[in-house]
Amino acid sequence: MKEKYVAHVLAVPYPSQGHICPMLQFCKCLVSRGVKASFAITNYISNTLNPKFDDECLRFVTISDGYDEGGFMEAKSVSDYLARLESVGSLALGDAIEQDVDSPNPITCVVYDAFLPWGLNVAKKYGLKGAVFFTQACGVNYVYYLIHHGKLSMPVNGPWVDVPGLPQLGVDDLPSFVGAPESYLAYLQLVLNQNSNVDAADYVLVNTVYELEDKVVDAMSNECPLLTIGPTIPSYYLDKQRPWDKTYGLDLFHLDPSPTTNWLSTKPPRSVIYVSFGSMACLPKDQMQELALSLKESAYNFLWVVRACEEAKLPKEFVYDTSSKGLIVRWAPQLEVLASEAIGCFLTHCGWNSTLEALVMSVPMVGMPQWTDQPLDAKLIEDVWKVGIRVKVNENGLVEREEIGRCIVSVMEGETRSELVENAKKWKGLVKKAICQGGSSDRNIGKFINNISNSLGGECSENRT
Ligand code: UDP
Ligand code: 7WV
Repeated sequence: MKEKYVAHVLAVPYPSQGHICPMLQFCKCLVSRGVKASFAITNYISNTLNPKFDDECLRFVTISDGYDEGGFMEAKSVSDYLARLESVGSLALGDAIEQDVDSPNPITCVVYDAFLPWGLNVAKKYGLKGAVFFTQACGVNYVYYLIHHGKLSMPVNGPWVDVPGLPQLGVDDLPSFVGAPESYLAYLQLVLNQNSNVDAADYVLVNTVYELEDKVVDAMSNECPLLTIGPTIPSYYLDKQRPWDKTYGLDLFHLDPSPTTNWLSTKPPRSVIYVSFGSMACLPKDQMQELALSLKESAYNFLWVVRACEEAKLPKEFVYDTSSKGLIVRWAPQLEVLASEAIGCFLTHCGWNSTLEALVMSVPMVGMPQWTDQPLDAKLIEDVWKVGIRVKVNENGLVEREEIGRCIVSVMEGETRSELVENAKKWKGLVKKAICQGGSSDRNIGKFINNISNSLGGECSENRT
């Protein structure tokens, strides 16, 4: 009897927004190419959001991270959360695999987030293939790889760091945990540990595009063969192979798109600054105030995502005072926003998903990185792709309102804008080409599917289209 699917992947994301989105999107892509996918979410996420899919080939399975009532917020510390996620999550994952063993299409491969290297141990315990999935830029992964293998020292000595395949990096361009190791020791350990067993994984998948990071992909590939499979952005915005696929489909924050889209539809083309710091970054109060005042003083409209937990840091009366040109929302339909004609620039924290999204929509950026991988993403934006400029921080670590204003003006008008937009269009073309049939990412996804299908026996691979 022929199998219905060429393979069955169990996808295990790190349970944060920026890690769920790319893995979910990768699963949709696998499903459209004949693979069945089970997507593991935590009991906490499942209970609070109850996400569902209509697609029989893509289903959610639930696992416990040890914090079923409150998720990460329930944990006493980052290291407590990560330890329980590993111990409880490993067992739960094993149960999910076992439950499926007698089904017509049992799980054949575990695709686990690089933040969860123990995913490979679970895969191997059940005799399955294991593919590690990196959600961050290849350059970022390579910096951590080199440090883990003792090839790059930390703390860095000297003002500049040379990483093969990357421009010369200042300490402020490095991932924040490297530049200031004492800041988040548990997260530093987490990102370095991604490499603890990467050499034992059957496949290394990276959510980037070869053409965006060719030199560093080549450099890292010499030491650690990898497949670039990105960008994991809904198909509607790229190859349109799945025209209905317009959103990621799993927002960890309450989303009401219509206030945003209605407001945007009243704004002239390229008149709006879109401001967002993603799902995690918290700005110091004085930084929020500087930003608020620069938006208030600017000549442009603005749409600012301020998550509920950040709201108290806004100046009093700010919403009222700026209501003629500004809209503040707690969470936005970001892809739709970036695709809107009304948007003129993206003031961003340079999270990797946001960065790729802005590239795909050719929206020029003002980079205001906060922590983790964001400084290095900002470096790529400013100095490698030249699709944005990064704000300068003063001696107290603050970005002053005049500086934000200066950056906004140069991204919104004049010669700088023309150059940034021209570059952005070029990169968008390359990115689209990479994911369309025959492109670098498309071929790598094909290779991956071919390999995991072969493990089921030759018969199934005939089913591939
Ligand atoms: N996002 C969104 N609405 C918002 C803000 C962010 O849908 O109001 C999405 C954004 O499109 C991206 C993800 O959340 O896909 C954030 O990921 P990123 O890597 O940019 O940053 P992180 O949240 O991990 O810091
Ligand atoms: C979630 C938790 C911790 C980190 C990240 C996400 C990230 O940078 O992707 Br360090």
